[in-house]
Amino acid sequence: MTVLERIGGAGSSASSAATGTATSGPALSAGGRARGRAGGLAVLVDPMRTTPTLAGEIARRADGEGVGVLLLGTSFGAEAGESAAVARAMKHAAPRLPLLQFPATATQLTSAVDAILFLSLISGRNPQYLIEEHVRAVPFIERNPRVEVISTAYCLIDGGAVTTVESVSQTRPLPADKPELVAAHVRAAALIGMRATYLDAGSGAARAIEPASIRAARDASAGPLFVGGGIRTPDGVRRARDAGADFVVVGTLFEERGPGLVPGLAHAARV
Ligand code: 1GP
Repeated sequence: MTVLERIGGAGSSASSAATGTATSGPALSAGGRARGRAGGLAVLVDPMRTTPTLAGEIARRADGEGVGVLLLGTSFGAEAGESAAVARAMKHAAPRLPLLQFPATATQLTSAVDAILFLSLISGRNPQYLIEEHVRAVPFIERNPRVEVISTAYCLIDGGAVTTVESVSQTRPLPADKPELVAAHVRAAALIGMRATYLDAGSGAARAIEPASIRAARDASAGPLFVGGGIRTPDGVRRARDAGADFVVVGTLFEERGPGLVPGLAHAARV
């Protein structure tokens, strides 16, 4: 079973992704969380801010608490070496849990993960993040056929603060109160053939993404939907899940407070 099949999300699984039904119409009726569909908490570890030892502890805790996936990523600084050391520690601690790299550049890619989110920054118009980094990633992908590649529409949404990814990518996020714009971007990406969607208010955002924008993205694409940025409480996790997120991504909170908060958030993401 591929990682994409494992993280399938609403209406995606292999079927819609492989047959192209994701490009022919919304797979879900308006909003809401379908019972029994894949998903849960996604624990994000930043290799620049987390030692391999702490990353291993977080991964072990996440595995024991039924977290959906582990993500490895940073928007600035890490190269393949740092990413690999942290990824190996996480994989060693939680071998069965899918570990996905959430890279900022091709130079960060490591073969110590199960899959990479092959991100296109669709909210922006900077060609570096729409095609250039993808071209640069090809030699790595050719050398490492075991690492699955999941094409992902990455959509930044204003979270009330200028985030590192906004500065580094030199792009503007979409407005927080324009779900119709989110829908058009996500739908266009699905029509192009992207398999997953990631809505991000950015690490440490002052405001998490509004449910209306999450619902808009949910209705516009059938594949797995990741939502993150500024989510710090079980209520925040539930809100995102209820609006249609498959995976609710939390990173900063665990960096600041350690893995002790994983169980409460993982539980909120399941119910
Ligand atoms: C950032 O969506 C992730 O890209 C997670 O955000 O660090 O604010 O939890 P936080």
